[in-house]
Amino acid sequence: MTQPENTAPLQLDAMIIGAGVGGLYALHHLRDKLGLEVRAFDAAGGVGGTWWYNRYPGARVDAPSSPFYAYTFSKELADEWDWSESQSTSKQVLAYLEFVADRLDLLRDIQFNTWVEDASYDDSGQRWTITTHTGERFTARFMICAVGALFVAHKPNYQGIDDFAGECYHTGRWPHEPVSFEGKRVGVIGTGSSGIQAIPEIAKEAAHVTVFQRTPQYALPARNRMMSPEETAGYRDEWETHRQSMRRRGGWPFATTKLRAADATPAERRQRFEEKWALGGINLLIDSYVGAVVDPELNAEISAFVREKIQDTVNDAATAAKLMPDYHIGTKRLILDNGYFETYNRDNVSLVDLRDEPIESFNSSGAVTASSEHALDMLVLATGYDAVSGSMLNLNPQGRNGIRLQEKWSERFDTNFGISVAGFPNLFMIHGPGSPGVFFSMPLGAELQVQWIGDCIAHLHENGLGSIETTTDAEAAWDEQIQQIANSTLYPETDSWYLGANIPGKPRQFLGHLKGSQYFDQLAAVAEDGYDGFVFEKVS
Ligand code: NA7
Repeated sequence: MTQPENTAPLQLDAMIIGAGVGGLYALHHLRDKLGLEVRAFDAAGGVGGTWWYNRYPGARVDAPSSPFYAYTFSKELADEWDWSESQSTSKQVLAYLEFVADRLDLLRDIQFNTWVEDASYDDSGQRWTITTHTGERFTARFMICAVGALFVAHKPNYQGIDDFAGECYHTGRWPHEPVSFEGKRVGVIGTGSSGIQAIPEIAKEAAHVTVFQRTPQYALPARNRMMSPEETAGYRDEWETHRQSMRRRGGWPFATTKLRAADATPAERRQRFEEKWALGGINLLIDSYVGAVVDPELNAEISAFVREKIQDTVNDAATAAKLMPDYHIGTKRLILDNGYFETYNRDNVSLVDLRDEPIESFNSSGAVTASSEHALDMLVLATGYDAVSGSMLNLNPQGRNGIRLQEKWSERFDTNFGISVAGFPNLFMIHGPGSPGVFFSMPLGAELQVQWIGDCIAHLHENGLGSIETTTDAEAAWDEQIQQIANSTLYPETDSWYLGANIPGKPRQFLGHLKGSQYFDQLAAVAEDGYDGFVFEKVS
């Protein structure tokens, strides 16, 4: 449907870009709690955001405790939904989000298959106007960008990669039709969460899998299992307690240890590591001893423990040697695996260490490395995302004085709270740079940000205000806080997407807030204290 240029854009109170976990809740909260006229837009054909796209084999939530990768704002929703496994599949998460959308009657206000091509702010009217790919225009005082922290797929630019004549899929853009690996020689580039989840599943079917690995990774056993009815009932009974606990702990529902490594003997520590390893999930890292990503000695000990486990699992010594990670465990996004290292004991799986044997080019029939040619029928790119900032830069809204976000963020991704950007009034981000969302504060982090945005909009209405935006001083202070927290840990010592290091040319800046509970407290306090660090204008 193309709207003629001279037709007035449809007027709304708020527009939401994205119908994933954050966008769906924003629609519900602003429409049903605040009574605003709201519409959400999404390029996908259905709800789910990243879960709509991530359908590759083996895709699962990369955190344990499925009951907590769920909204916490409604006891009814929690009571009506049963998670079947402890580590949910992407299919289950998608079904859950479809259930939520249906239950809250959200679909009637979501425009799917709609790419927002442009968004610009009109200073005099204090409104945002968006234009969709069909030329339709909408205008609203508020624009909520729930565009996803992991949306813009990163494709490596190897010479000739587009000449490859076989099938080629990015894990973050997996086809909705079934993909068959049967009888095929499959090359997988990338061994982050997506690659490590997909490789064992692909290997079960393919004739041969060649894994092209740039950085060997730690992965902890997910120990996925079916949830028993008693377990589910127990979580329901304790729902409010867990909910409060997540709020206090930055998203993580369980108390973690207060034990200090220095108070234990090496043998006691070893024993504890074994127990946490047997338990699976992220327990080894977060619940062995205090400070595993802060204390280099403790980190080195846990890293060595996991390397030993990899060594014990992989039969071929040369392959095991290539799989040995050499960075501080936990400083790249921690991965939970379901039989990843065991997969290298199969006859149909081989590993190419790109540090020793870099890919020189691709041709129509496969990859050419420094020492051999790898004939392939299919290429799977598990090469990650332009994370956190990429999807906002993709939208590239135009703020005050015609300044685009790409210009504003050309050197640093400045924000306040990961929610607001100076020069972009009435624009709010969910999980923008500087948020805790990607550090196990999801979906709770999105909920609290949405609630804050809702309160802020109510504040504007009650006080006859037409716009709010943060200041550059507040952005600088926020960035300082983020970097200070990160610099007190081992994270900055490792190249990762947390630092933008996975994207050639991307400014190096720590992109998330590592202390979720502190973040949630600050978020509440800034609203209570009259929005220090934000400026308002009267309705024009
Ligand atoms: P990640 O975690 O960014 O992993 C991408 C992988 O692809 C990683 O092993 C990269 O190696 C590798 N990579 C990236 N570019 C290249 C090139 N050019 N050549 C070879 N290898 C490359 O993305 P995922 O999709 O696995 O996971 C993203 C998040 O989704 C994850 O953290 C969870 O939160 C869920 P590198 O380590 O950079 O050397």
